[in-house]
Amino acid sequence: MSATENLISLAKSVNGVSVSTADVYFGAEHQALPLIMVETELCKAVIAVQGAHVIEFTPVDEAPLLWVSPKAEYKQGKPIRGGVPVCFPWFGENQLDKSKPSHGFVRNFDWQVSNIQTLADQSVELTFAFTSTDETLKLYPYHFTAQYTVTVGKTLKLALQVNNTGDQTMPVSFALHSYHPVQELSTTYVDGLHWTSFLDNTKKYQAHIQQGPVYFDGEVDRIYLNVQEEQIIQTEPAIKLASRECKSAVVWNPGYNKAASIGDLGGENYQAFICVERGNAFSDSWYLAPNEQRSAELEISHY
Ligand code: TA6
Repeated sequence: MSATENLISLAKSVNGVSVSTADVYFGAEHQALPLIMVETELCKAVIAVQGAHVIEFTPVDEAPLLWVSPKAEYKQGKPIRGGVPVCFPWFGENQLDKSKPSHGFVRNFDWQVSNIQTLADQSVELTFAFTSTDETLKLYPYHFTAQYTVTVGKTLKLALQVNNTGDQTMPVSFALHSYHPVQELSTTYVDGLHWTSFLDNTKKYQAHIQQGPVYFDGEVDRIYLNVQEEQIIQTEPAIKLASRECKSAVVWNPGYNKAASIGDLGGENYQAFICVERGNAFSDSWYLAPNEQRSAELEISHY
């Protein structure tokens, strides 16, 4: 059975789940990337098979919890600008080889759709799998499997499980790089990072301590380390990020100039979103021993 046949078969077996493609849903200028459409009594969601990428998530009778660029491109091998890119097995630039893709590579490949099911609370659970290949070994010389579970209901729950299937210690950093809509950037702020240290990516990773909430006046690109489990994006309506085993939080808004230099974003869109990305980066990175397994979770909801 092909991946498409498997996907169609899984979708058919679950109420509220169907399959579409990006050229149908987002417009004919895009490629036919497979999309999983979920529309239930609890929520509406759109997930791309490429990158196991949650693009849209909106609880019924509530505002969207994710933002996606109006200029996002949907084509094979290109990260989608918005939603929740899965940045793995490294966060940011590859510190050993800057010619490698930014934010790892799993967001650029199709994941296997292992299962789709309805849970007792009527949420829909989608399980995706990724296994290292000869192609990925050229980028990242480690054998691994990853399982990513997306549960869409009244909230969005994401769980990443990583297994080191090789015979050497495997360095892992990652971020669930979520884009969130904000009503007014100049009055938006992030609570839950007070007194934590951060590396300022606009100043060559200079280390600082956060005083109070994080505001957005110009480009903000900060990796907060050893943070608490919960942050709140104070916008209207407010958004809560609650995590387990994610010690880092990356806060990003590009500001006008950088946004204008990003083709699938544009300066006109910089005030519509911020990113608060949960994961483990830099000194929070994981080092998995052979056969070791680690997992982390994130729940995104209205506050
Ligand atoms: O998470 C912040 C960041 O690392 C920024 O430096 C910016 O590069 C952003 O991610 C987007 O990265 P991308 O590779 O998705 O364009």
